[in-house]
Amino acid sequence: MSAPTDTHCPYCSLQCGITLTPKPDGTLSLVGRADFPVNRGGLCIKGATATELLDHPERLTAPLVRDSRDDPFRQATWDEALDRIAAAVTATQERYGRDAVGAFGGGGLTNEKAYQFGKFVRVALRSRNIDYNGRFCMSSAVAAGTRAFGMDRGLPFPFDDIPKADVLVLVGSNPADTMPPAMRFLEEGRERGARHIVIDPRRTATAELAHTHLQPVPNTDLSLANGLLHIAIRENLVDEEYIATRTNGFDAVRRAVRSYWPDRVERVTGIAVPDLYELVRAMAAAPTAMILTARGVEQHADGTDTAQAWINLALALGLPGSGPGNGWGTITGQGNGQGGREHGQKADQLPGYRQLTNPAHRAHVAGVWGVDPDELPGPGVSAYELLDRMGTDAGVRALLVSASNPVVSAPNARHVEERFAALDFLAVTDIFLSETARLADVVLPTTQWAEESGTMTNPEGRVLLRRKAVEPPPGVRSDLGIWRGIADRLGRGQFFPTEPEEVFTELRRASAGGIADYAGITYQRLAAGEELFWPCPAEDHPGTSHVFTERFATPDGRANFLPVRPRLAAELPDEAHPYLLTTGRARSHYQSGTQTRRSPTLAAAVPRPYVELHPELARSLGISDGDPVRLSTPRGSAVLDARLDPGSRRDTVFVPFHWGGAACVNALTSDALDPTSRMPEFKTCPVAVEKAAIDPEEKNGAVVRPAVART
Ligand SMILES: Nc1nc2c(c(=O)[nH]1)N[C@H]1C(S)=C(S)[C@@H](COP(=O)(O)OP(=O)(O)OC[C@H]3O[C@@H](n4cnc5c(=O)[nH]c(N)nc54)[C@H](O)[C@@H]3O)O[C@H]1N2
Ligand SMILES: Nc1nc2c(c(=O)[nH]1)N[C@H]1C(S)=C(S)[C@@H](COP(=O)(O)OP(=O)(O)OC[C@H]3O[C@@H](n4cnc5c(=O)[nH]c(N)nc54)[C@H](O)[C@@H]3O)O[C@H]1N2
Ligand code: SF4
Ligand SMILES: [Mo]
Repeated sequence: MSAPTDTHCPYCSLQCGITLTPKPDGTLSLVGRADFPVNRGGLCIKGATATELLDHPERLTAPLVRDSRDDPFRQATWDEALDRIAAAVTATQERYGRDAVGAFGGGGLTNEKAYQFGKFVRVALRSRNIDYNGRFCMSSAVAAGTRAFGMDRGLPFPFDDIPKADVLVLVGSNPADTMPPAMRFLEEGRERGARHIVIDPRRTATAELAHTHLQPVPNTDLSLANGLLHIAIRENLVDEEYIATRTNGFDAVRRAVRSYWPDRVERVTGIAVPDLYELVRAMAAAPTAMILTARGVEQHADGTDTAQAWINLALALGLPGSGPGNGWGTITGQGNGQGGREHGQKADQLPGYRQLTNPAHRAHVAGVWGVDPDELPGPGVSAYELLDRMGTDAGVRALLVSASNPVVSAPNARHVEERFAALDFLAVTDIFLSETARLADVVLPTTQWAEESGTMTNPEGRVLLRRKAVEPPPGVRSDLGIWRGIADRLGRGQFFPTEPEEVFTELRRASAGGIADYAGITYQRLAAGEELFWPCPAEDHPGTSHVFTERFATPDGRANFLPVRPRLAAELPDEAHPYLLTTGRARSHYQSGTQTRRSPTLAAAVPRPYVELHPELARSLGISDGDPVRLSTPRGSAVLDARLDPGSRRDTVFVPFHWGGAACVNALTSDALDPTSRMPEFKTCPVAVEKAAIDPEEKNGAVVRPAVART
């Protein structure tokens, strides 16, 4: 391949368009694509350095196996590695039943892989146990959006609508660091005179650029939204006509927020009463207004109700489905965060957002798959529950992981690591030896973004063709080929094509008539440059950039209000744990860090794990900038460098979750789960903060030590 290839970034949901061109010296040039409507040529530092992943010296290029977890890995042939997996699946299922083998997937997988992985577990393993890391991502917003609107499409409108909002409220979202090229939509709005309000306990780069920054106590967003709605009702700012014609259930919500007096809300959230009034009045007076939420509000044990509280406010002000520049949306995060949740990787779900518990849905999908509907298992358990039960009578004994690194990214990570150790068998497919792969019995090397074709769906519901641009290293196989290899050995290979386009054609049929209907989307249409948003039910259908304009996707076409109240937090600060910990992201690292910690440019940009804390808090604890700091909760502790930041709250410290080992912040986080979405409480828990004795061993926690025997 020597011609330039248009493709997309390996990392976040923005899926910025890039062009890769081979250079005479054998390296690749990477530039942002000006013709791609989302990034228009813009890239962040992660995307700009993405080629550093392709020929990385630590890239896995051969299967690794070992006979016991105490042994180092040794290289094996594909036949040996796949035979071992098939033998472990068979032995485990014979001994403990089909559901004792499970799978854990990722929102970075292409639509084709997400679809095939779900099918693989139901048809080849015939197990109910599959879930994926999207459960840790936007599942609370998904649950709330589905409840309120009958459909989950992260943004029911395109990014292009964002500049059209005269008032934009960003709650728990920091796109200046997490999706930098998307800031152009915000800049465009501000240039037109739009007013931007950021609600975040930290003064983030996004907050710096906004007109107003409200800095609440973490995990008080539900009370805040209820309080704003209380004011809107009291001041007669709600849209009565919209409520009457387009919604159900407002009276119960009106009653529920009656007791959210502004002074009470100020006490809970720390946001002053005049600021509360000002925000509601600005939203109600503006010709167009938009509320966007992200992980800061959603990754809580009451994340679904919190997202619902903001939807209630948006509905009361008549925003969703009321034309460009109005509405509520959630900003999905992973490369295929949207598509990865539509095609059957979730425990309860079949492709096209169909349900495993619905007989008609089962019959449709079983028909496309060519199996008997009765063969399909029922729903399994959610991601954290799957991990928590590993190696027990109630859980899986053998697990296949693809495209996730839960030892770093799951809550209560030390416990999760222990559960991994209790498995009889673990196989991991990855491009690098991640912290989770290091615990495995078999590790399989896979192709990555530019080495294979596939489709991705971005937060707008826009389906993209991510084209193959380079050949993979010899010896590496695609996830599709790996699942086929295992299925072959289980006598089910005939169900699993390995060509992405063939898988997509099947996915289109499986999704036809479902909520996320891809029936009319083809590789040809995408390659021709058509901009296609689902639902797109036929090849002559233009796709749907705006959903909800005429009606919502509920049976009666109306959106649902739902009264919500905060639950008592699972843990409250006490004398031993007097501060609050919150977690999130740094601009130059991605997720569990498997990829970005290995990029020389990105590792140099942020070489060491750190905790942000307010200078006054630091001073009171005798901590100076750069000192090692130990954070502790009842679950574990982590040691990080102090980074003093006057934009922090004095009672709250912030840690990015991109490191494992002794710097793994998820050793501290709580595994309390949201009752509806099963989202863990990633964003808030009480924490102890102290200056740490310098322990070089612990401070090296972020360094990956070699675990592979050099053969
Ligand atoms: N650089 C980089 N970019 C990424 C990623 C990455 O790992 N690195 N990951 C991608 C993925 S998968 C995702 S999901 C997105 C996430 O994108 P974001 O949601 O923008 O990222 P976070 O940093 O997790 O959280 C956003 C903000 O929530 C704030 N916050 C914490 N607790 C609370 C709270 O209780 N209330 C409120 N209102 N705010 C709170 C944090 O201070 C933080 O600034 O980013 C995507 N983009
Ligand atoms: N404390 C705290 N914890 C969090 C969060 C937080 O805000 N705070 N955020 C949560 C969120 S939003 C998310 S999305 C999760 C993400 O957490 P993880 O699921 O751990 O995410 P990644 O690090 O992206 O893991 C993806 C892995 O797949 C590999 N990979 C990449 N492409 C492919 C492929 O095509 N095939 C295969 N087989 N492997 C591939 C990568 O090398 C990497 O090891 O973390 C969650 N954990
Ligand atoms: S914003 Fe996201 S998609 Fe765009 S270049 Fe950065 S990581 Fe890649
Ligand atoms: Mo995410």
